[in-house]
Amino acid sequence: MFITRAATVLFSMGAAVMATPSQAETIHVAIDRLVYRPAEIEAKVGDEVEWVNRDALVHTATVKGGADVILPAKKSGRLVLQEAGSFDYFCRYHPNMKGRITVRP
Ligand SMILES: [Cu+2]
Repeated sequence: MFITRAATVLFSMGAAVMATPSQAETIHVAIDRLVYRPAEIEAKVGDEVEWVNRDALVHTATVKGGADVILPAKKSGRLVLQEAGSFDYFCRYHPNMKGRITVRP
């Protein structure tokens, strides 16, 4: 009986460790001529967003009161999504640039 319980505990721990990293994804958003493409994305907590800036201008992906990712010209930047919710973001230098990330729990 003791052996059975120990085996069950070990099995559960293994499953918990394996579940999270294998499911996380990277979602790519391109910035092309002052537009986030696609402008709206869906993700889940633990996923990562990578913005690839194809413009020769500096941009940002900025959530009001939250994350601020600097995206230098012709470079990329990343953000791991740690919170569920719907987040509007914009570029600090070009406020007409707008995007939205919907993060599922
Ligand atoms: Cu910009």
